[in-house]
Amino acid sequence: MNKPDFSQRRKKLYTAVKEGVLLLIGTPEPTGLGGAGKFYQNRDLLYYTGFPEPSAAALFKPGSGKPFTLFVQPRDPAAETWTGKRFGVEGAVEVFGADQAFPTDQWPEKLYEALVNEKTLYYRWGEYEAADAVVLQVLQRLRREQRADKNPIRVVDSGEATFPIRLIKEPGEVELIRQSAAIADKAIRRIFAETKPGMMEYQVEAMVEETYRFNGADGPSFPTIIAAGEHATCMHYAENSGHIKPGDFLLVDTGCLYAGYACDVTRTFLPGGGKPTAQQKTIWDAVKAIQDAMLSKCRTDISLCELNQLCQRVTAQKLIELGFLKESLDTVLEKNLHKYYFPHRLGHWLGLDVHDVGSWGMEDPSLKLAPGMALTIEPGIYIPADAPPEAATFRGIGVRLEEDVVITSGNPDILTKGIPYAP
Ligand SMILES: [Mn+2]
Repeated sequence: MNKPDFSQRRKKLYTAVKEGVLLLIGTPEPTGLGGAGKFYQNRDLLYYTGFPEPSAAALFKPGSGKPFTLFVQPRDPAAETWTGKRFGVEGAVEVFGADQAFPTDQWPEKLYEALVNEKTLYYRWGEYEAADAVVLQVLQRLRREQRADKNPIRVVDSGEATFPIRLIKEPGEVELIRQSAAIADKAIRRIFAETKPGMMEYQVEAMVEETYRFNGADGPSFPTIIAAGEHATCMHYAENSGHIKPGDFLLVDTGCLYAGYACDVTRTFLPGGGKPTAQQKTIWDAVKAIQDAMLSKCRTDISLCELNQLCQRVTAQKLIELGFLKESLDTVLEKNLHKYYFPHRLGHWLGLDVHDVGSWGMEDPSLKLAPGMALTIEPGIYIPADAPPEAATFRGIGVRLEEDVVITSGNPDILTKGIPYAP
């Protein structure tokens, strides 16, 4: 894999920021014993700079002669003995291409200087409390010192500038998600081969996560969900402490992080490869049919928002056909009655984070899918143990199926399509 072209990414960013100033704060030093612990760099900072160390910050001012300033922890032989070698201020310039670099504690002063004659600050509130307080102090100082004829500074969420670019994956990024999914493929095949009724959910979790690390992934991209029987009707069941009883469906929702990129796949199957009951088969087939219908819609003429609305409609229709809901389709959708059996959305963006760029753009019907966008498609039907009488014989069955998809100008590229559905 070629190294990403960070300067190309920054060029796109400068076009988005125009005349403003953009401040990105990196993830602080891990707070574990002696600064030990896994370090997960802020995804925006990582994407636009590649800088891998804790307690960094980046300031972008496209209108200036030095648009890219990095703030990093300075070299410190004593600290480096414990937490590893640092690039330092020199490395920030030489290795990461910053136009200038300073020790981290100087970003408040440099932010102040950068904002003196600017009108717009791109900054994301609510990510790091300590940084929020410092940005506020800088703004207060500017307001105190500004004369009445100067425009106030408006603060815009930095995601407005950084997210639309990150949403379109470069070919190299798509390959990393594909490799991430290939490791999840190994994990799923392994648990298909080795999971038997009578085992504990956490034993399956252990197999999955061992497979991730053994194959070079950083680890799971989110807490692994191993849900036997009615545990599957709890959406984010992550206790994984239950017993897998004979005849239970096992829902496995898992993904790994490989070279910084997440995958996310779900399979629901009978451990040991037995024959499902008629009710289990009915629900599984219904979810698979919804899944196939949704995958065929993953094209550039629709938004994720519209795709989700369509999935709500198709699922509601299925639930009516199954006899779980007695009202008309319009009434069901209007009153959200189907949410009892399908409480979540169709899917989410995928990339450096398993929920890449958060929920940005997911509710925007005008944001059509475009080549390079990566997302998950994960319909499901869940019948709680206390479901109403019309679903009585289906109680405790929960099925979800999830694929990772990259949009192209034609048919979607389904990265997880090689992962089997059953042992
Ligand atoms: Mn997912």
